[in-house]
Amino acid sequence: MSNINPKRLRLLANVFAIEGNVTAVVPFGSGHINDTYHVQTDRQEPDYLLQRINHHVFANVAAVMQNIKLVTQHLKTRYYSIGNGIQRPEERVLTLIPTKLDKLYYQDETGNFWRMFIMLANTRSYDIVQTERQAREGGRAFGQFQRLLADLDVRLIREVLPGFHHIGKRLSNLRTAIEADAAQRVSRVAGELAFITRREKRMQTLLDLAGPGQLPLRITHNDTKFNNVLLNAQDQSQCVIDLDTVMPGYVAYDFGDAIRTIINSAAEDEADVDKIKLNISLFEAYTEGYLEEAHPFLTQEEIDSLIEGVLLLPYMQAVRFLTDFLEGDHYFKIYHPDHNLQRARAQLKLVEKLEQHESELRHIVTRVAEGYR
Ligand code: GN1
Ligand code: MG
Repeated sequence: MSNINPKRLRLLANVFAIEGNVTAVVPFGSGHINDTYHVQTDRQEPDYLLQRINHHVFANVAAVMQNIKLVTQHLKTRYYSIGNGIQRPEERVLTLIPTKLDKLYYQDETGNFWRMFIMLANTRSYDIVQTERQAREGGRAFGQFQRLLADLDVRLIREVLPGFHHIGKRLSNLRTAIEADAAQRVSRVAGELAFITRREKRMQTLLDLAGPGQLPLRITHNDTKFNNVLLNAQDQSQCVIDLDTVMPGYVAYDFGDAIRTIINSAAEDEADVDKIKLNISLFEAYTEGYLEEAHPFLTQEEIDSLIEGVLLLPYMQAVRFLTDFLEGDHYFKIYHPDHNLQRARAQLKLVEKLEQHESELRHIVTRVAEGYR
């Protein structure tokens, strides 16, 4: 998190059309890309989230914000039409606060981009799932997210990070990083590179399955880490957050990225890889919650593809962490020198574990899906 002084943060908060007077602005959350601050005012509610958008990652901030506007508007309309939920649509969907000049975001004089959301009261997110109930609720949240967006025209949503989950592109970036060896670290990762190379072909399966039109392109979230779901005090899912990467994609990407964080009994960056174990009951609970919401619109091919996402996403994440390590840590925020290497190793260990249990996991998906037929 960069060091921006409190006075400046207050000035930035006041660019937006908030209610009340700002009393505090403090760093918030554990995202790897943007900087987030919690804004409090002299009003009881609401609090706000002020975010600096990382424009080195999101080069077209206007397109990102336009996607978010479309998606949040659509979701709210759909929640209105569903009605009688436990919460109002405003509590289930993020609300953007425009600037006082009625713009979706603000570019400051140093070239940084800022935006603001309402902070949802009495909610929290978890980096590691603790209970089956949480896992099931996470599945329901992302399944419902996809389902409610299924009738929004996918062509309206911009691909703000082209090829974000394209494994061929990610591997090609890794090769470029190896050749450049900018941080002179390639000699340290021979074992990891060999592991990755041995699986290159296998990890193409999802793209092969997608083939010409075999899997529909839908509006997907593309960053379905479990900590991107807000749960309420009763651990019911309330709101899906972190909408920057909402783009056209395959549902298997969202399923796989969620499972990557849910099935792992340890942290994404666990230093002691022996602690990385699979929690299969959490996998099953997430799958149940997800398919409960998603089965009405998924094709059989999509259901069959889910397990490919489960293997692919931790692999791709390892490739991305390792690429950043080799390039000298420009993309993901790091908290110590070898952090990206440690993250990559943890993800590769997860891949190994998932491979050992692949048929068991596949079986669970099939059984749960049959239950909804
Ligand atoms: C980033 O911003 P955050 O922490 O939710 C990244 C994801 C990775 C994730 C790994 C735009 O997400 O793709 O899966 O870190 N977001 C972007 O923890 O690259
Ligand atoms: Mg996030």
